[in-house]
Amino acid sequence: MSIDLLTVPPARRAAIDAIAPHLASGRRVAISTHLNADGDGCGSETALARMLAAHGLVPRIVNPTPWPEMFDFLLGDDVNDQTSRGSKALRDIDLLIVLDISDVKRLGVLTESVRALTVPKLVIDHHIDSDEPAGSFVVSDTSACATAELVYDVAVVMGWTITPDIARSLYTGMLTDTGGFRFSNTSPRCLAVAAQLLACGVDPEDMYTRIYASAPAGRVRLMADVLATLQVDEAVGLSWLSMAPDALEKHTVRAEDLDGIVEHARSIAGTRMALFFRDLGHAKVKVSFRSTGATDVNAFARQFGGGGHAKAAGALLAGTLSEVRDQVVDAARRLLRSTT
Ligand SMILES: [Mn+2]
Repeated sequence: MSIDLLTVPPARRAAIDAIAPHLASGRRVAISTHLNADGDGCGSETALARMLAAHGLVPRIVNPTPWPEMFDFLLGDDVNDQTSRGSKALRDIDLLIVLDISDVKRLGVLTESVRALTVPKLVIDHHIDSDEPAGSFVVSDTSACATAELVYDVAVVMGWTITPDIARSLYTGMLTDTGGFRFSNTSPRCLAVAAQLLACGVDPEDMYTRIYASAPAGRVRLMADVLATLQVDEAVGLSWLSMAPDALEKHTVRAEDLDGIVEHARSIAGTRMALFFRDLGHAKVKVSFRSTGATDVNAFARQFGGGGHAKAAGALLAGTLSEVRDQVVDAARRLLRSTT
């Protein structure tokens, strides 16, 4: 039996063929991803920026929030990050490419400017479709483990070379979106592409060290505070963590240092849903939803105006920490009881 895992699935290939004419030499391209860019957003952006530059396009990164320091190692003199210019950086472009976003509102402060843009807008993404995508030319496939897998496919279909730097960026996206190749989105193809990236020059131990073993001490101290708030309802399989609004300042860490904190709640035996409540301070609470097994947290998060994936989603709710927590925990208990 032989299965060629690296073959680009036909529907993806067709979608990439459809955007290919937009990737013509000379175009000035803004590349953007969601608020609080993660490893997949940053990895997909830097990979695509380098590939476009190698083929005569003039890319710049324009994000709604500053580049996360922990992914500085993906940048370099050859990557132009114009995020600090805000929506001004979207003025003189020929093309916009939005990565890892299915809903235009995930562009935060850039949302209105992007809606108003008249240049072609492409989307490359692996989230569940939303009512308002950020563009009209869409390469979207929820079976991709990460947007980075789709950016890899763009390279394959376009016949573009994957340099060691590009491979490192793509690997970052795939590694982080699969929780270190552990989540259910770790498909055979995901690992086959990851293997290909190792063959292109990625050093897996170096990537592990940079991404998972370069924490500031404050991050671990913050984690200790957050873990102390743990609550578990064993009867329904619900675990949740909370964070006070001043916790980032107290430990001099950034929002990106919270990445993965909710996994500690999900790691408890018997947990079917894990929640992380982050009090933003101004009567807004950010909620992260994670699930194990069949529980669909995308559908659950949507009832609070959020969304994401079936096993990982988020929402922003108005209210105090205790109000939001009571509301969401009650609803989660009802859902979990009804699906036992
Ligand atoms: Mn992603």
